[in-house]
Amino acid sequence: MKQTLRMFDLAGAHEDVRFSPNCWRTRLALAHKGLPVQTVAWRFTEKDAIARSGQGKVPVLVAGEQWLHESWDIAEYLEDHHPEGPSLFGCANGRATARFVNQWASDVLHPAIARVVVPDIPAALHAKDQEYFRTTREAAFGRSFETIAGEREPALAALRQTVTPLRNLLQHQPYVAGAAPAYADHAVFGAFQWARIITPLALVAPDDPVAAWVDRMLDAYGGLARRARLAYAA
Ligand SMILES: N[C@@H](CCC(=O)N[C@@H](CS)C(=O)NCC(=O)O)C(=O)O
Repeated sequence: MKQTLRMFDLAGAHEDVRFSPNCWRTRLALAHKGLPVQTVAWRFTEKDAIARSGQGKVPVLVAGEQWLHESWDIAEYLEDHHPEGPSLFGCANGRATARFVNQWASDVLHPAIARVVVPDIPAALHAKDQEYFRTTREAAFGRSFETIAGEREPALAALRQTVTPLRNLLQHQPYVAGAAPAYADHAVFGAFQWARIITPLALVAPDDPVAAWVDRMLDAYGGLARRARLAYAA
């Protein structure tokens, strides 16, 4: 019998507001593979619910007896255990290159976007997560949310500079992975979806090739990402 996959997915005050960039990577990878998943709304402070994964962050994917975490490791698991679905990486070289793209998104893009969107996150959060989120993030940034909010304009300009390689790439091809979306796109797009769900602020100009690619990704997989509930509309 085919096992039902379950995924713990970060949620806001409204349980349909799913705003984690790392969880979006996994949601899109599952859709790419054609694998149905039952998502479980999870809040930052519900560490007990995912304790069996041995750590405290999402995405966590439950496949039978296995509790998997780390979005990259989950992608590799899906690729290796579900070869019947379309490939996430294309080939061994593609897997290695997608890993670099994934790392760039995590190490460079996420912090750049965080400086723009973090001040809007508390408005989306469940009451029980408010204090935890502020304490942990202000400690990580070394600055108050109020200070970060005051630096938003230069942060936006810096972000637009940071996405230069993405912008230039998308002038030559419709997707990061080439002619069709694959995991390299999921890894990067998750961050744009995070921002889109949290804030109405445009991360890039409307005529930026990155904006056109975001639009294509919103339509991919039957419009899965476009259907997502926006925090500020909830
Ligand atoms: N490297 C991990 C990062 C996971 C991660 O940071 N998840 C965030 C949500 S986007 C989280 O669960 N944070 C919980 C916390 O900060 O307590 C991955 O790619 O899965």
